[in-house]
Amino acid sequence: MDLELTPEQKAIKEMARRFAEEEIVPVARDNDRNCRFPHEIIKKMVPMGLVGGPVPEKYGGAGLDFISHAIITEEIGRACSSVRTTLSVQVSLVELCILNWGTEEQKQKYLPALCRGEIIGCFALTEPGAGSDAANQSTRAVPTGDKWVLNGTKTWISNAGVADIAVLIARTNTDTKEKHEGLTAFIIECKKTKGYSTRDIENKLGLRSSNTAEVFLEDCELPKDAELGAVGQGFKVAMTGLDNGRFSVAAGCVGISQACIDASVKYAKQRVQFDRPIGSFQLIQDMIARMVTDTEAARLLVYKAADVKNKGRRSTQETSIAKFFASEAALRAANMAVQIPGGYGYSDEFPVERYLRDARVATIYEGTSEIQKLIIGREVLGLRAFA
Ligand code: COS
Repeated sequence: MDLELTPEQKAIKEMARRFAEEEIVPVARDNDRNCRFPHEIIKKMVPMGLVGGPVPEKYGGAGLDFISHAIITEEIGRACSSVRTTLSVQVSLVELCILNWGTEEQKQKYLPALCRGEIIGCFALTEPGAGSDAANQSTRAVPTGDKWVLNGTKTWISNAGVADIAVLIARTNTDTKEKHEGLTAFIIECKKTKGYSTRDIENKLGLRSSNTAEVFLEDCELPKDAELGAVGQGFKVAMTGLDNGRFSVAAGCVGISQACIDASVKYAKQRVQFDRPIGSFQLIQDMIARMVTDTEAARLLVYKAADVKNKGRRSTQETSIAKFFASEAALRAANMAVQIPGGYGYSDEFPVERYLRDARVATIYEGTSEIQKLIIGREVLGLRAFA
C-alpha cells in the first residue's frame, strides 16, 4: 500500500477542506444550537462530486477510489459530524448498498438522483429489540397478491425524517434455523408509500443538526420488485452495507480528531499562563502528542481498509479495526481538546464541546466498540461469540 497521496487525492483533500471551511464551519454552531438539518449544504456539495464519491460515473457518481472517499469524509467530519453523518448514510450506506445489490433498473432509477442530492436516503435496520443483535428483526414483510405488506417499527434511523427512500430490512421468513436467515432488504419510496410514517428523535446529546427518527410501518404496501438483493439475503445486504457505513464513520472520526488537534494547537500557542504559552508545558505537550499519534494511527487504519476495498475484497476485519480505533481515538482527543482550554472549552463559544458531544455516538452507532471487538475476534479466531 503506497502511503503517499496521489496528486488527485491531494487536490481532492484541498477542495474538500476549502468547501468545509467556507460552507460548513461558519454555520455549524448555529445549526447545532437550532437542531437544524443542513439541506442546503448537501445541495452545495453536489457540483463538487462530494455526494456520489465512490459511485461510478455512469450512475451519476464521481467514480472515486476509497482513499479519496475517506479523505472527503474526514474533511467533512473535521468541520461538522452532523453533516458527515448525513453524507455517510447517503453515500456509504444507501448508494453503495444499491450499487452492490441493486438490479440495473434500481441502480439507474435511484443512484443518479441520490448522487445529485435530489433525494435523500436512509438505512433502516435497527429496531427497539434489534440493536447489536441485528438479526433479531421483528419487522415482517408478507407477500400478498402482487405486493409485499410490511408491519413493524424501526428506531434510531439517521436521515429517516427527511428521507425520500429507505433501504429497510424486514423478516420475510419466520421458519428458519438461524435468525439471520429469512431476512430481506427492500427499497421504500417513503413519501409515496401509504402506511409509512416517521417521528423525529429530539434532544440528542450530539449530532444535533443531523436528523434521527423512528419509522413506523402499518400495512405498508410495496411492489413485488421493491426487494434489494434476493429474498432471504437481507442480513448480508445489511452487513456489507455496514462494512461501508463503519468505514465512513471511522474516516469521519479521523476528522474529529484532526479538528481537536487543530483547535488545541492554536489555543495552546496563544494562551499564556505562568508567563508562558501553555503549549510549552509538558503536560499539554503530552496531550497533543497523544492526539497526534492516535490520529495518525487512525488515519492509516482507515487507508488500510480503503486499500482492501479498492482491491474489491471483503474488508470486514480492516473496517471494524478502523472503526473501533478511530471512534475511541476521537473520543479521547475530544476529551483532551475540552481539557486544554479549560472553562473556555465548556461553552459553545469554542467548537470543542461540540466535538466531544458528536464524538460520543461514534463508539455506539453502526456497531458499538464491543461489537467491533467481537467481529475482529470472529474474523481472527474463526469462532463466533454469539450462539
Ligand atoms: N459481509 C458479508 N457477509 C457477512 C458479513 C459481512 N460483513 N457479516 C456476516 N456475514 C454473513 C456471514 O458470512 C454468515 O453467512 P452464512 O449464513 O452464509 O454463513 C451470516 O452473515 C451470519 O453471520 P454471523 O453468524 O457472523 O452473524 P451474527 O448473527 O452472529 O451477527 C453481528 C453478527 C453481531 C456482528 C451483527 O449482528 C452486527 O454487526 N451487529 C451490530 C449491528 C449494528 O452495527 N447496528 C448498528 C446500527 S445499523 S446503522
